[in-house]
Amino acid sequence: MRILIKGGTIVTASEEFQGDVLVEGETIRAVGQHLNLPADQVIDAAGKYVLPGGVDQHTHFSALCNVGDQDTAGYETTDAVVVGGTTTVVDYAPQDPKTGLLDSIDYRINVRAKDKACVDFALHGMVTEIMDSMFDEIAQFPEKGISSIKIFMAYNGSPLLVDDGTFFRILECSRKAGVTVFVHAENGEILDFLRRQCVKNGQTTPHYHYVSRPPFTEAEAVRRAIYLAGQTDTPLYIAHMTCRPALEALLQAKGTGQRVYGETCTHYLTTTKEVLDNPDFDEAAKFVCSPALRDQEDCDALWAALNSGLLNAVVSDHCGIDVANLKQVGRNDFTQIPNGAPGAADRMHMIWTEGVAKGRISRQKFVEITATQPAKINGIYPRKGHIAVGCDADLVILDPDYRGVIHLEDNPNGVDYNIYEGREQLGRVETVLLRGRVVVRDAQFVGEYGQGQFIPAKMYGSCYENRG
Ligand code: DUC
Ligand code: ZN
Ligand code: ZN
Repeated sequence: MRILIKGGTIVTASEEFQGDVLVEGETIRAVGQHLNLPADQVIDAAGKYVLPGGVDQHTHFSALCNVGDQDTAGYETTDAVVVGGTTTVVDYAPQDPKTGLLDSIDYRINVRAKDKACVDFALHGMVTEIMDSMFDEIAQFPEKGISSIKIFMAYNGSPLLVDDGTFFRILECSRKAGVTVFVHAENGEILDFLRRQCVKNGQTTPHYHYVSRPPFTEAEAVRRAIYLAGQTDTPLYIAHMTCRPALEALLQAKGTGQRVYGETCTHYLTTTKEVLDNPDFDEAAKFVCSPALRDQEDCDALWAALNSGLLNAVVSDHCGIDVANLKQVGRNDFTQIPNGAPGAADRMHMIWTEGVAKGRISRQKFVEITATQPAKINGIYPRKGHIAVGCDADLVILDPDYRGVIHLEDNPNGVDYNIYEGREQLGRVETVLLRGRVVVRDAQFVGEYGQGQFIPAKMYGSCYENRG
């Protein structure tokens, strides 16, 4: 099957030009101007942008959310993600209970995602229970195609917390295997104290979620993580950065030449903490995520950090946690609300709307932070995240003239809310190809459940290459 996409404006992270893309089978065969090559199907992209399919390197599908034994929404809900223009996710593979890293990864590929995933997926290992065996397991990541591991410096009192000694050992063995270490950087001990103090004082509404997670707790952990990673010379990737003091720490470390990188999330760029003040518990609880939402000045600093290259990617940190069900556990005590919100289906539209259409970032920057850099960081580039001969034909055709409003019912995400409900949408993903197949037409899913494949990553992702 050959598909010719004609007359669009092709945008990559480094250039933009009017041209055509020829797709054959699963791969891009030609990119150029006036390609008059035979094709089974021609898609007219005049007046539209042709972009690499989005790569969301931070999602949590089908992951235990620490409330009973219930999972977050599963891979069958990634139909909404591909409708939103993301064709690959790098999903977290937390350890299943009493299970090692590698078995949890296998189970995710062979059971959790099988016959369900609508997007291609790579995986990050994720420590959720410290085991002696995990250091040897990291050494085996290259055979499995896993190029990264995430650890938590927060969540004291839960098995998620990784103490500094274990963190140090993980840094050491990750560097030997070419694995990039991702860190959830918040000072768990101070958070634990502040949260307990709120509850003791009867301060139990979601408003106290952000009161008890002040920016300095994030900045301190970022500084400590950077310092420890510097001792082992391991590239460090800081997940979901939110605020100015944390960005300052990243900037200083980069200035010394240390290999440190960071991402932020759609919601930290577009939504401020006042949503947590809503007296309606359900409305406020939707926005309980960690780190907490911040001020407008922090949002502005995050946009600036994307433009300067200080931050490398925008991710969704998608967690499919129903508000009518799982979030209710914290109705009388915000500390019990499971952290996280859905957003993988809206990341591309929200960043295009608030970033490109409103003049905060260029189109090339958009491609860089939503697709190309995430693919490079995770060792799946140039197969993913780029438009060139030989790349997977993961392509998005976006109509910049669309004007609308985001509604959950227009692209149901498998969760009972959308944190961007009612927000303005400028531009829309109309058509999506996943490895050469049209899976979204007229902004509707026309693909198949199970079309998504596991994409093994190469070790020594881009965080190993660059210094400073
Ligand atoms: N960290 C994440 O990365 N996602 C959800 C909650 C959390 O603490
Ligand atoms: Zn985290
Ligand atoms: Zn996350």
